[in-house]
Amino acid sequence: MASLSLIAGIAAVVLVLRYVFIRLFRPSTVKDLRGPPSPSFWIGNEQDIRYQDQVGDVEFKWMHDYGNAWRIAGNLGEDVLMITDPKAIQYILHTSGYKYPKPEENRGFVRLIVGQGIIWAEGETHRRQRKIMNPAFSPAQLRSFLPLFQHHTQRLIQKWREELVGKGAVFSGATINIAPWLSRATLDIIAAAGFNYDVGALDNASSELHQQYANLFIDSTLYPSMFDTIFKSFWKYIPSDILHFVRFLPSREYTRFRNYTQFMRKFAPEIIRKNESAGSKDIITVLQQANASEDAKTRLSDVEVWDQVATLLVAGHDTTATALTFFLWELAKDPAWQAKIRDEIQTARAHVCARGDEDFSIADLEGLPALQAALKESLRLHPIVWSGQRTATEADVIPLAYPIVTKSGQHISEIPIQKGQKVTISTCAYNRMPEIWGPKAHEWHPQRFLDIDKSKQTGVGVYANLECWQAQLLIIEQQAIAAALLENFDFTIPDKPAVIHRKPTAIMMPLADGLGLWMGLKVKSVQ
Ligand code: HEM
Ligand SMILES: *[C@@H]1O[C@H](CO)[C@@H](O)[C@H](O)[C@H]1NC(C)=O
Ligand SMILES: *[C@@H]1O[C@H](CO)[C@@H](O)[C@H](O)[C@H]1NC(C)=O
Ligand SMILES: *[C@@H]1O[C@H](CO)[C@@H](O)[C@H](O)[C@H]1NC(C)=O
Ligand SMILES: CC(=O)N[C@H]1CO[C@H](CO)[C@@H](O)[C@@H]1O
Repeated sequence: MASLSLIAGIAAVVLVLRYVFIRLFRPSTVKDLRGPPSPSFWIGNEQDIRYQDQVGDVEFKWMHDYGNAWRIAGNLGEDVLMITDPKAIQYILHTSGYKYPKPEENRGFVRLIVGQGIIWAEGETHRRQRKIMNPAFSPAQLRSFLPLFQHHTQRLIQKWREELVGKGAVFSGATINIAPWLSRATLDIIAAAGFNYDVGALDNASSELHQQYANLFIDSTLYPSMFDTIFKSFWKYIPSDILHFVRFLPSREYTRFRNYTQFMRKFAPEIIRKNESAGSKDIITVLQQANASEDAKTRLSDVEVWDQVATLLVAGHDTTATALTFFLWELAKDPAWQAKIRDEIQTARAHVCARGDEDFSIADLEGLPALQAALKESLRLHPIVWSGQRTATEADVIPLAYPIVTKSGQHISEIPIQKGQKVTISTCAYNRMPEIWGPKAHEWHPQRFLDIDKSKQTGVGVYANLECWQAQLLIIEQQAIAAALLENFDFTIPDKPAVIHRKPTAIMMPLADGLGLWMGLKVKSVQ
């Protein structure tokens, strides 16, 4: 408890100093940008964002009202720059190197969940971690993952068949909540592909590892208490190792995270020990070699090794599952596209059989344009990672592709900012920009990705603004899973569907009132 009073003490002093400092010496340059009024001094428009019913409710409106860059109020009267402008996003994420790290409070939060792995790392540490792990995700490695994706999808198909047989509804169809099933499948997949480890989540919903993840984000990040939100605004002033004591706080959020990290600190060494002898370039081998390295540039500490396991399992699991969940939802609402994709898959299957191969190769999957267009369109409409925060480490000028009008009526095409300026990238709103996606930006229209003129596309948006380090892996994984599921099952909206909400958890998740994580679709076997 001593640490708590210390935190509270530091926080109080810092609040006063900061307030005085900012008001007197450092008026914000983004002050002149237009933006929504602030409903609260304490948490500003964070309140609108965190407590919105569905992802995008407020962002879409702000983008409509103010253009592609605007000002919102952060905590304690701080001005935050919010952007959807592609040139600005490109600049911040790519051109500027490590000039825009994640804010300290976000990193403190990431550390609570997955420790000091690659999502948490910045600067040199990040560069080193990436360089060490890249060989484990080479094109050859990715090719070797494909049979695993396919094997586990076949197990999922088997499970759904059993459900339908049990209900006597193989060809008439029955409602299945596909979201948790996909989560179990992708957990088995990432653990098998990454760590040669058999979680057995598909076979056993109570498997220990799966239970650790079930509702992890919903329990911990959906609609945090007001206290917690305000509390977080002090995090950036607290040295990270002291801050890390917050994990001992008794609230819902911290208890859940502590449980998970405690579990992972036991589980990760076990996963690694089990496979000490594996010889190739798989992740375990790469991590172990780095742990043994004498050279600081290529070395990973024990903690870094364990935390990569926690990081990869979290980053590579519910993201893919949720993306596929929304994808199948859109296809259930669009039987024509679903049929078009199924035709394409069946034609490709005929070629595979004629060749005498057992299953699709990566080239086969890449030759399915309707499937790819629909996967892209679904991620555009439903970006699982829907927003991202960065902080400027120095004064800078952020360029804009689309000029905006300021409060004082100026048209500007770049925004000067000061050191410490916080920037929120609204991925969900970027994905709905009429300037990029046209007048039907809010509608499901997969054809757009077949018609798109690639030469006119800006740097971001190549794959619906997918900034994932493992974009190649997730694309192949999604294609493999989606192709097998659509080849075997037909998906429709049930007669009395529950209303699905795209909830603003850490990653966007589908929930229905009273049902929790929910995507009930009517599933039937393809005849
Ligand atoms: C549809 C599924 C996925 C989506 C939408 C997605 C999205 C993203 C995004 C937007 C980021 C950047 C976050 C940021 O820097 O603020 C990211 C990073 C990352 N992704 Fe994914 N991802 C998906 C699947 C995967 C999979 C299957 C893996 C497999 C291991 C993975 C591993 C990672 C890792 C480790 C990072 C952190 C990289 C770094 O900070 O250097 N993701 N992802
Ligand atoms: C499922 O996993 C739980 C937790 O590990 C275990 O207690 C149970 O026996 C398992 N059930 C089966 C059928 O293997
Ligand atoms: C934490 O984990 C233990 C066992 O591992 C479990 O009994 C308990 O319910 C968990 N608590 C929370 C809040 O998840
Ligand atoms: C890293 O190396 C040290 C010393 O060689 C060893 O004791 C430790 O178990 C290794 N850690 C991991 C996670 O492999
Ligand atoms: C316990 C375990 O998962 N062991 C695996 C380690 O890696 C080798 C080769 O990659 C597998 O054959 C083992 O099953």
